[in-house]
Amino acid sequence: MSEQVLKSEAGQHNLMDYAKTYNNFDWEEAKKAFSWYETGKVNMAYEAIDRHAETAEKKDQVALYYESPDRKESYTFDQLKKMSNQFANVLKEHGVKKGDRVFMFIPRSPEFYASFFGILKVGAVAGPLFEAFMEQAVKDRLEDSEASVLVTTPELLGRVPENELPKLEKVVLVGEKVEADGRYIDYHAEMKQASEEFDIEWVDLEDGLVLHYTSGSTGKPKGVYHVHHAMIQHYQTGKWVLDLQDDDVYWCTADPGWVTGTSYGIFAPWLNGVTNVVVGGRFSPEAWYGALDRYNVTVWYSAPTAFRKLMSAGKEEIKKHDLSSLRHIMSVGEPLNPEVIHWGMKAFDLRIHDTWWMTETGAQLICNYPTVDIRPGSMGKPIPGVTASIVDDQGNELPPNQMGNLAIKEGWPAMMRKILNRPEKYQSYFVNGWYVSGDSAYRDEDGYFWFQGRVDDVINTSGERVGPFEVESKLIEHEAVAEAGVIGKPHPERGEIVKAFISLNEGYEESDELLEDIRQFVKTGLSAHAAPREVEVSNKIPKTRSGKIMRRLLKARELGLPEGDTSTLEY
Ligand code: 6R9
Repeated sequence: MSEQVLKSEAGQHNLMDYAKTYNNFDWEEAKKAFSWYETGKVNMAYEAIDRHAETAEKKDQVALYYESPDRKESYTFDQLKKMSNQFANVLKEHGVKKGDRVFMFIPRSPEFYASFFGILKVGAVAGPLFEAFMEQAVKDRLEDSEASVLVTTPELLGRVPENELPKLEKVVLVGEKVEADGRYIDYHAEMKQASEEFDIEWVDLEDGLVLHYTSGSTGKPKGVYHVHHAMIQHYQTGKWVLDLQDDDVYWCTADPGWVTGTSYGIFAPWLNGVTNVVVGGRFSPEAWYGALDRYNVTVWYSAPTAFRKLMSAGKEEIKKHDLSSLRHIMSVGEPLNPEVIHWGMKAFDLRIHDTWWMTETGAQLICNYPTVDIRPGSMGKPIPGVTASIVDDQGNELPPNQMGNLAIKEGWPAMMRKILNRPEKYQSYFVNGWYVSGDSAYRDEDGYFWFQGRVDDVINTSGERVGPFEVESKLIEHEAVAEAGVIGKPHPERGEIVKAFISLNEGYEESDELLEDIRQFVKTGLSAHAAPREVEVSNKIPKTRSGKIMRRLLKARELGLPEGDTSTLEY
């Protein structure tokens, strides 16, 4: 791995000195930023929206810039407060109460955000779904959560198997032509009638906030349940890691169907009162650079898959835009290849900061945050208030540089509180006081963590353990390779061999010479045992909707095994 250290340029203020903070930071201190510290009454919607709408400075500040191919709108904190009050009134009118699950199967839109906060204001738990879900995926989630209300569009309603969902009482339809009757609620018509005043349902810190379903390798997706308490960490990492400052314009590219789209697309920015950009529609380099340019985005949070796409789109597109407002970039969801960081430095003159966390952890835990120098290829260090380590299967800590299970000491605010309906599954994450992530990593002598792969993806070839990420990162350094997914393929003598699936950059043709050249490139650049013995060109490397390469699926397909849960597969 790279020995290089990059100084970070963000984090001019807001950040307590890392060395001072790390050992004595207490989450109790962070609570004092909120008025509920004294009253005990809490609601995320109040802290994220209404609180700002009630101040002279923030009331008329743009909270949301929304752009999709056919709409361009902006909303102030005051407007979002009123719209979400209206939606809360609509829900209340239809009998929704504290603790009910209200799901959202609707594209990113202003209506989405008004509904989302309306749901929280009545004290219900919000369940955002990816709009691309097909019928089975929708059914599994609504069934498991026993959702009583669904917010969707007339177009998407066709993928909701209503007759198989006896608990689903009401469906709010957001659309132009809506046939409303007792069961179907016309969003626009009822919003028009609803009062802009609402008495927020104050809840307990430990009351439900949001439910995210996350796929395991087998079986049904798990309902990961988060509570209002998480806001402390969303707020605090918004300062430490996102480096948010009052006048920032922030853009998180993640869909709210993914935890990144709620924790860091909704909660962290708005708890910190910054202007938030939401871009709907499909990805294209032109649309994305255009959005950075048009809104003068200062802080940008995205994912390696998007950066890799921008990287292979080349320099021409980027030159057409003025990206000079940008001052801080972060990445999440997949390991951030050093090659991508180096591209970022050329393209934006900025370091891309990796951040590691999971749906289950609710918020960032291990990060390259601005006060920490970056070692490209490492995901950084634990944030203050978080203790991370590498443990063996019994939960014993391992020495530096040894690969093992990445684990976190229990007790950070944003931690999930349960897996819905599956207490034994929840318990299975904990070993000897550690939350065990299922990721494989090692820690170096200086406390930097280096991701290797999911534990199940680590390859054992001729007795050597190879992390797929290292091999993938080396592969994409080759000029012909755009993306790579690496798996272990069973082999009679070697246990497993390294097999790589790659997609090629434009202008390259598959040939035996090219593949051999790529193999040699990894062999000389990394090691002989890590060099893929088989390289297959595949222009569709399967990914989840959050941009993760599905190595498990590559492997199942390679070996002709059942594909397991593929509800989040993008292609
Ligand atoms: C937020 C999110 C969690 C899994 C996680 C790991 C992978 C996330 C990463 C990363 C390497 C990073 N992952 N961030 N791997 N470096 N910076 O992604 O949640 O969708 O639940 O996925 O994603 O394998 O365990 P989720």
